[in-house]
Amino acid sequence: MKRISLSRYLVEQQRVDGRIPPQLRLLLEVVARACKHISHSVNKGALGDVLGTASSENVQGEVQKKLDIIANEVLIEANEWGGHLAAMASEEMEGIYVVPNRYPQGEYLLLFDPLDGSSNIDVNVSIGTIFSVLKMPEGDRGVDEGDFLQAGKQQVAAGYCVYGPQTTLVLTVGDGVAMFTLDREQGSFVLVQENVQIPADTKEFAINMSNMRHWDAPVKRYVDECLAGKEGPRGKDFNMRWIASMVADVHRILTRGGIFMYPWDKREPEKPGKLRLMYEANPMGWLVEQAGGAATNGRERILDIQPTKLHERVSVILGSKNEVERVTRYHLDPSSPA
Ligand code: AHM
Ligand code: MG
Repeated sequence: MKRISLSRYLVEQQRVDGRIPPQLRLLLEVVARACKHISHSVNKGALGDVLGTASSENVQGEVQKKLDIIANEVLIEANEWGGHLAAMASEEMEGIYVVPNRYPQGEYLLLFDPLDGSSNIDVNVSIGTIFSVLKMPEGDRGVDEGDFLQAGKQQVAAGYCVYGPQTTLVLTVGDGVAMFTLDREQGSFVLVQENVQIPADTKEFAINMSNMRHWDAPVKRYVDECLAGKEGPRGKDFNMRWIASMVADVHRILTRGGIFMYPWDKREPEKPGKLRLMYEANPMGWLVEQAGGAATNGRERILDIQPTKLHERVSVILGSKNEVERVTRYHLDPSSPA
C-alpha cells in the first residue's frame, strides 16, 4: 500500500484541489509537529518528570498538571514565529497570545486545548490535543479578543491528536475527515483513513453517569430509554463507555459510532455546561458533522452558536446523527414520542 504522509496530503489539498491556501497548509504542518513533540513528552511519563500537578491554576480555577503547561508551551513556541498566525488562544491561558511583532504576522487565529483529559494523564489513559483555526475578520487592523468570537461554522480547519496506544491526528479542512497515525520510526504522520463516516444509528452512549441525579429531564429520559434495553421503547440493548477524555470518546465515535453527552446539569446551574465552546465543542462538532454526524447543545447546532466570550462553556451532545437528533427533539419537544 502506498503510504501518504500528512505533509503530502496537505500539499495535495493545496495543489491539486486548491482547498487550502499555502499559509494554512504550513500552519497545520506546525501544529502537527507540535503534537508530535507533545506525544514524545506524554510517552516519557514518569521518566521525563512530566506527571503530577504544577503549583498553578488556570483561568477556570482548575489545578494545572505539568503536562497541561508543557503542552501549552510547546504549541505556543512552535507556532509563534511561523508567520501564519496573528494570535492564539488556549484553554490554559486567560487572555489571547498575540504573536510578538518581532515575528512576521499572518492572517490566522489558532485556538487549542493543549492537553484534554487532564485527569487521565497520571493514570496512563488516552489524552489529546484539540485545535481549531479561524481567519482574522476581513479588513481588521490589529488583533484583539473580539476577533476570536466567531461561530464554529467559520472554522477553516479543526482537529485533534489523540495520545493513546497509537498517536493519531484527525483533521478536517471542510472536505471530510482524515486520520493520520504517527510512525515513530519515520517520525511522520501517515494517512490511515480518509472520508471517515459515523454510522447514523448506534447502540453505544457515553456520559458521566455519576451526574445522573443532576441532569435535566430530556437527558434523563434519553438515558433511561437506553438503559431499558430490548424491553424498553428503543427495543434494543445499549452499551456504555466513558473514558473522561473527550478526544478518546470522540475518537471512538468517529471510528465506530456512538453518542457523547456532556450536558448542562444542576451542579452549577449558572454554567451552560462543563466543556468549552471554542476549544472543545466547535472543533469536535465540526469534525463530527464532516463525518456525517451531528452536534448540538440540546437545542441548537453547536456550530451556529455565536460566542460572547473566549472561555465560554456549552452543553455538548454529539455523534451518530439519529441519536443526536433524538436527544435534541426531547429537549425541544419534551412530549414527543420515543
Ligand atoms: P479538561 O480539558 O480539563 O481535561 O476537561 C475536559 C474533560 C473532557 O475531556 C471529558 O469529556 C470531561 O472533561 C470529563 O469530565 P468528568 O471528569 O466529569 O468525567
Ligand atoms: Mg479539555
